[in-house]
Amino acid sequence: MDNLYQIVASATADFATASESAKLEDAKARYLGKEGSLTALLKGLGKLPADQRKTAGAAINIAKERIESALVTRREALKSAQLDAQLATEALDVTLPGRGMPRGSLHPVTISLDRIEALFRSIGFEVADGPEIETDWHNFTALNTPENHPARSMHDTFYLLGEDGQVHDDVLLRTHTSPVQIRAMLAHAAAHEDLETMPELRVICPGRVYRVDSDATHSPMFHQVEGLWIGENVSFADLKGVVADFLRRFFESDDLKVRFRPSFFPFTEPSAEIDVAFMSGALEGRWLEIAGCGMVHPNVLRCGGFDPEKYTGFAFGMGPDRLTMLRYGINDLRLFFESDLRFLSQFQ
Ligand code: 2U9
Repeated sequence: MDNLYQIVASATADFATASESAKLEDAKARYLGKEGSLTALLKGLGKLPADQRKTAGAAINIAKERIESALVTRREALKSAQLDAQLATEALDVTLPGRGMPRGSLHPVTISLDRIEALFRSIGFEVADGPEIETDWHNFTALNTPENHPARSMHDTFYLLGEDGQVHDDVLLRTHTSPVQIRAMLAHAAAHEDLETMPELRVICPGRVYRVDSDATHSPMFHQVEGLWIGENVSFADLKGVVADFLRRFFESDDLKVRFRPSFFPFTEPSAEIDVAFMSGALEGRWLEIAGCGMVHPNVLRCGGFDPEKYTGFAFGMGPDRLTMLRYGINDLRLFFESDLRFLSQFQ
């Protein structure tokens, strides 16, 4: 039995000097493994005379329990030492400031579009939208644009390719939001079959439009807001009042000068360009072209389902990108579409 004490003492000492878990498991194998010294004693029990077997077996089991308990203690000590070492090398500095979640902001053009919509809603306009992929009829024909008009050429308009890879000259990216107004007119006329009692139509159409054009002041995709007011006695005087009042409210400037210059658009007759002049600031006193407008052409009224003998209307179109540039003093249109947060986060 002396041998047992030696085995326990030697195992405990080996475990204590094992500096890592692989060495500890090697040491365990030397005592408790298949070929281990304690295992050998257990195997030898059968050869002992029956009267000694019981006491010897009990003593070996006690020795085995001691070795196992020393093993478990050492395993835990190594595990905790390893954790301490890991904590020391991978230390977290809990006093560092957090990364935070910076507050987002609306795109400056979105801010303008929201303001434009709110101002027109306040005088009874509805806001409509429609498809960006349009038919040639809604985008050009219904707007009194002749077959040979340069706007209809491949140089100016993005046409879509069919599945055969050929250009579809009937389907295009809308070049203005006017087709939305055509759709609004047709829907309004269809909803009020009795033309005698049809209410006025007042609608603005904000949205993305596309043209083959790209430089510091032109982007292939830009925004437009067009407006339309059709009724029984709508006049050019109404047009001037609505547009001038809108511009003064948009730029928050009561002394903003507004002038109408004769012009030409296929869809309006007569037509005018609208210029503004600020009475203060960097652009003080300079006339700036800001929008176009006119009385809706009788052919366009007819295409939208309205009788030009009974109804008149005015329309206008403006570029919210340009309005935003003027309001904030931005000189390059491309800044709006580059997604640079240093620029965008300035508009809170
Ligand atoms: C219908 C009838 C008439 C919309 C109009 C303009 C004049 C115009 C430009 C201003 C700057 C486009 O954004 S811009 O590049 N627009 O000059 N737009 S009248 O006339 C319509 C529209 C729809 C049914």
